[in-house]
Amino acid sequence: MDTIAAIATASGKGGVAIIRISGDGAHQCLSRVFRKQNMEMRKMYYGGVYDGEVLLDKCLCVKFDAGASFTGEETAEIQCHGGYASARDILEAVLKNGARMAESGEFSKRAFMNGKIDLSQAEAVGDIIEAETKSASRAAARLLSGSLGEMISSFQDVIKELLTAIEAGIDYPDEIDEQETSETIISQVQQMLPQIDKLIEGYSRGRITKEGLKVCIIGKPNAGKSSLLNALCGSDRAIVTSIAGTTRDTLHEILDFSGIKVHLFDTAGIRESDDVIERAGVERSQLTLKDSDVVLCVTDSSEEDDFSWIDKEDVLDKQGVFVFNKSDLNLAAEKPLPFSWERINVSTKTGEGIEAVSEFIASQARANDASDALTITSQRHFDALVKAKGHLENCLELMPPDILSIDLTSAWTVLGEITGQTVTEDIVNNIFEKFCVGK
Ligand SMILES: Nc1nc2c(ncn2[C@@H]2O[C@H](COP(=O)(O)OP(=O)(O)OP(=O)(O)O)[C@@H](O)[C@H]2O)c(=O)[nH]1
Ligand SMILES: [Mg+2]
Repeated sequence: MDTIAAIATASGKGGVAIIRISGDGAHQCLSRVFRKQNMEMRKMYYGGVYDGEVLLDKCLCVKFDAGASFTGEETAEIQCHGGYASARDILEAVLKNGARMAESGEFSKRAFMNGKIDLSQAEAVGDIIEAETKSASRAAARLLSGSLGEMISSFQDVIKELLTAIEAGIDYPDEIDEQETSETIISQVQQMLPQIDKLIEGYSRGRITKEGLKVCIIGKPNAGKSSLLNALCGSDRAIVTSIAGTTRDTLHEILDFSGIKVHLFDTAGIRESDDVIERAGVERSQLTLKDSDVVLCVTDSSEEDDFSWIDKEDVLDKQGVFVFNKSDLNLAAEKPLPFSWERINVSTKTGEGIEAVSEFIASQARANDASDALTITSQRHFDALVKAKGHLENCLELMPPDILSIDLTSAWTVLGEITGQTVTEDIVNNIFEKFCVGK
């Protein structure tokens, strides 16, 4: 493989910056800019890095041989002083001495191509870099350890054994009983399916851990939705006025609740309107509601509200709470609640109940924290598992083994998409393109 190089650390001022070099000429390339003789592998050496005779920086340098590097190739790293110009200067010297600029994610892609990590681990590298909360980072670290790949490979091994048994039956029809083979297939598939189901079911939590819990504040105009957003954020994020229909666009704030990322959305109050802008706002409210995981349904305690503005269908699969706001005012007649969510009395004016709403969101965040168990967090893995499940379920009927082999082969192939064993080049490129340069 040709030799690639990039700055692996974030740009800007910092303690150190790292320039990474990988490929067949990595060591030679390093030796041209860093002239230490007889460097041992995996040992740091201190000295000057030069462009010709010009000293660029005093650095720490290390070499890895192909067997012991991240990419699985000959690798070298230069740690220079963190500062954009110095790192850039050194990179340019490296590029003049036999390396070319790496593409996005090319180091990780090479690690995958060289079998150092499977595709699910490579994706976890991306996830851990993107992680903004403790839980997201821990869930990614678990995937980085390779445990998902191991589990998927164990399913594939079982399927491969079944396929081998089917082939043996075709080669030796007199010695191997077809019915027995089919029964073995059914019993093995029955053992695998609950484990696959568990991974599939965990995805909604995994997705929330990685991407964040979507919490939508919804209600009639003037109920106090924006005031609630402001109280939860602890800042005057949204405009609050006594005019019904103040909020038109959906507002989005990101908060951290119990180590989980929470997307908090304030929406336009839902009502019939002749105003084109307000109608567009209400449409957005409804879309935001449909796409959310948790709903804060705000109502003005001092006003009548029969909740006819909310469509039950939109919230059936969600968790939520009724926020009876303006508890500092005189209460209107008791309102019958349309579904069995809890009710919290709140006054954004006095602060009553805000803590309870926060605690409700935090409890929902904790319930979706998937960082303590092996959980899939990627739509790509979810889709592959759902397909594999479908193929395996087709094998539960007692049929001749050669017919079962069609679905078993398909299940083996789609499972291989998770580890990258059977994935197309396009998908691989697509995954690594999203990485940053230097990773
Ligand atoms: N007394 C009292 N007034 C409140 C409370 N919360 C909000 N208000 C007032 O209610 C009015 C509407 O508040 P907003 O937060 O703008 O309500 P909204 O639901 O976002 O309204 P739209 O954006 O128009 O849909 C403002 O005049 C607020 O000051 C409360 O707890 N008590
Ligand atoms: Mg508002």
